[in-house]
Amino acid sequence: MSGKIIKIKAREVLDSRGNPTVECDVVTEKGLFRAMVPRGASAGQHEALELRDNDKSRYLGKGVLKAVDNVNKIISKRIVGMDCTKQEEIDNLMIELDGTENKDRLGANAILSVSMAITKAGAADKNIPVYAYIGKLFGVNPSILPVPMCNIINGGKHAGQENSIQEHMLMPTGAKSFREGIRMISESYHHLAKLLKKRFGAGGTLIGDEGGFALAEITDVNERLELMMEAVKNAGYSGRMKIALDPASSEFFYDGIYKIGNKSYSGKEMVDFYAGLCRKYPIASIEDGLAEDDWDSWVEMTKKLGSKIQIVGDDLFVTNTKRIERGIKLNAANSVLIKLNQIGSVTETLNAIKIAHKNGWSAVVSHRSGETEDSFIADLAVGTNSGQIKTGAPARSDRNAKYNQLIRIEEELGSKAKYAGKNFRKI
Ligand code: 2PG
Ligand code: MG
Repeated sequence: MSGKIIKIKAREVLDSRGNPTVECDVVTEKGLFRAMVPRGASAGQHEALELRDNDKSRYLGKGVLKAVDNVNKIISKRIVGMDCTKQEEIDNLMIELDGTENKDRLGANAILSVSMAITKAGAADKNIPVYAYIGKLFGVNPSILPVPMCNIINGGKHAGQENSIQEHMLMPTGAKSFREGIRMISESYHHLAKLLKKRFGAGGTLIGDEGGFALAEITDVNERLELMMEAVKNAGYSGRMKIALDPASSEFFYDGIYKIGNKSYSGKEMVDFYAGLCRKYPIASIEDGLAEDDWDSWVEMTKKLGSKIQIVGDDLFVTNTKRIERGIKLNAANSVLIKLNQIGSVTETLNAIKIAHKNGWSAVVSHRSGETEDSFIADLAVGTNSGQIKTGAPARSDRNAKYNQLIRIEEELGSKAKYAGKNFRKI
């Protein structure tokens, strides 16, 4: 058996914010396969547990030595010797070994590090690229290059701000290829830098966790979007670029009231606020416009805006099939954000995308604000023909690792590659 797992070894390394995270090596006859787990800042209440040491004497309590130990001492004992192409079997075994609903015992970070490394080992065993292997696991023929959602203005927790919209993104839906799309983004990003420098001087181009500009001076979302539209125009791409927002509104939801800057809104008023923005700007998608348990307002928003724009649940669904199924039943959204570490294994992540697609919903594969050089999600987006990926501004290598991998995949697919473009929501 060429796919036999010879060794599994995890260690504590650093993520893009300088916090510890879990990295795992899986060794087979084909070599060493490595995966790294990302980490959120505006994490949802219902996410699977990310195991931290809480030992204040190391990394301010954020160490992950317990999770590392769980891989090296518990998980590896059961998995070494197994066939790395048995992804589902291995994932299920780890879930069983954990035995809790939320991966409280071993930690989603421990389990996911192994799960992703196993996928890479499986692809190598079959002598195919990771996206092609994911395509086999998922049951599609991968050919669709995703439209990137690029967060060029960072707000909220990612920019040290309170009560502000978190992500202001550009989507190059009018490009003909992924490569062209990412060039449109990069050029618009640099035109935005010029505008900001002119207006605010050197400090105007400081950036946040996801590589977008962190505009402390401008709190009004209208003003932020005006600047983005001007940058797009200066780059020569008016009419070919859409806007996506992720307010991450659970972060500014207090006892039933949403607060942006010094204004307060009810759930219904938030929906009206978004409807107003949609009338003014070419908005194609709004994620987490409402808080993670404010289901009624989600239903209201889908009723009002669902036929016009994509309504994406992130903290609402946490890549969890049970919550997604509830959302589908209630008609609470029409799209799911997909984050591997919200649920903690590759198999469960693929199942979440499957449920979305089966019900005519789109799935947006996403990074976390704390990222690593691992570009796994680029392969995941293509391998599932999801048509959309959200992975930050075209700045900082933790973000560009994903965009660069997509450029390579597009090249490799050659004439088979299809850029999702305007059809980004059609599966
Ligand atoms: C989000 C993410 C990624 P975080 O809210 O969608 O952009 O942020 O990883 O901090 O949860
Ligand atoms: Mg989000």
